[in-house]
Amino acid sequence: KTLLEEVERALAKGQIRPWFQPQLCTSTGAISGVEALARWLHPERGIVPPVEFLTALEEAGQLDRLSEVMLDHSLSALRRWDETGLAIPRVSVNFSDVELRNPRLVTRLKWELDRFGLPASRLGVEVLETVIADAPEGVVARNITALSQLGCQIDLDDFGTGHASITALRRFAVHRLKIDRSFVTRVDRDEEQRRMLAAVLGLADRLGLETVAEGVESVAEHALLAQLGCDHVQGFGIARPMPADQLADWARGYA
Ligand code: G
Ligand code: G
Ligand code: NA
Ligand code: MN
Repeated sequence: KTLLEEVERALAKGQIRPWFQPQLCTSTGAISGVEALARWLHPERGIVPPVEFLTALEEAGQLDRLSEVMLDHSLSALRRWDETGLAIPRVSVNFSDVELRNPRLVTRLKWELDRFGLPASRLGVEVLETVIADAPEGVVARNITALSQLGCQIDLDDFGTGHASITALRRFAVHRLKIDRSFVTRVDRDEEQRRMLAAVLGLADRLGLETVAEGVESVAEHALLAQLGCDHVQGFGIARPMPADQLADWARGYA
């Protein structure tokens, strides 16, 4: 069997599903949302990360099947958390450039939200910085604008690595910059790193964009990010990605 056949079968069997990693607001300490990250729960190989199956799906033009599963499970998890009284404000799902070029994307997301009775404000859409850098006009821009108008929060992923222009940031109705892990690592111990991070945070502030730091691994990094005015933090130092039930337990313990 090819990898693609295996992945397709895993999707059909429900072996691929989102795990969730929390994000915290640095000023209140509250959970500001969770990011959904695809995991293949392989019966023999254990947990398979997305790098090992995203490319196969993309090359076969099957990425929309993954995002359907991711959206479905993410929104249903959010509903369940709501029903058990947990305050998880939002779930953010990653969308690739292929999916962002789909002219039916907005209709599909709207339909999914309606199906779960959730307002668009509860859904975050993570878009790679490279996507808006490479596609300034056309269907990608229209999709992102429409999603933003619908009420979804647009997060620009891996910011600082993709050369998006300032004008692109404005034109694309982005709400938050997710500052790439490479700017965050060892920021408490490296003066040069701290200056770079402060510059990025300053840019976001001037543009009126919120910031999320990725890859926060220590209490010292967390504290420094808060001090520098970064709005949200996400990383192994707070919690690793985990299944929906475990996220609920974690959030209950955290509150
Ligand atoms: O979870 P992990 O660090 O292994 O994720 C690796 C990469 O895979 C990240 O860049 C993440 O954005 C991407 N990824 C995770 N889940 C999905 C998904 O459902 N769809 C897409 N397009 N990318 C995803
Ligand atoms: O590209 P994107 O930002 O979507 O990728 C998120 C990936 O980063 C996930 O696969 C997640 O497992 C990983 N990740 C999350 N927090 C940390 C962290 O603190 N350190 C490292 N090394 N990876 C992290
Ligand atoms: Na992401
Ligand atoms: Mn990222």
